[in-house]
Amino acid sequence: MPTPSMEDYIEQIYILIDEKGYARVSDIAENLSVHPSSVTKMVQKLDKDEYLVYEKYRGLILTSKGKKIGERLVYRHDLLERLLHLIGVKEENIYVDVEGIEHHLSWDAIDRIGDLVQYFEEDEKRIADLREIQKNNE
Ligand SMILES: [Mn+2]
Repeated sequence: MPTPSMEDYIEQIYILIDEKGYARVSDIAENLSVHPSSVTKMVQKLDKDEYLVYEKYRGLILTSKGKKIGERLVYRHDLLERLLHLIGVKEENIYVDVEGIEHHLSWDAIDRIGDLVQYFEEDEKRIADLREIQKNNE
């Protein structure tokens, strides 16, 4: 299993490759607010653990294992953003809150949150009921 820090890197690399077709060390460093030398170090570790293949002049490619995990990490992040959004968390807090909790939930909890998000997204009345409770709790 990847550590929380490895998960952040795999997630960012997956997003960069998805959006731009490639992931450069400088872009990863910028997106994660870390020094490029930290990225190089982590990329070497991820290569050793077979999440990606790193070639100094050709850049990096996710292996099928890396892609599979990257996809799940991005899904998890998006799902948690949807959850916080629908329970009414202020937009300005959502990204940082998700970054803070995403590594600390089991996949069981993620799947159950998936059910909950589906429950609300399937019927606007349910969201309206929740808003009503929130109004009364203000
Ligand atoms: Mn994230």
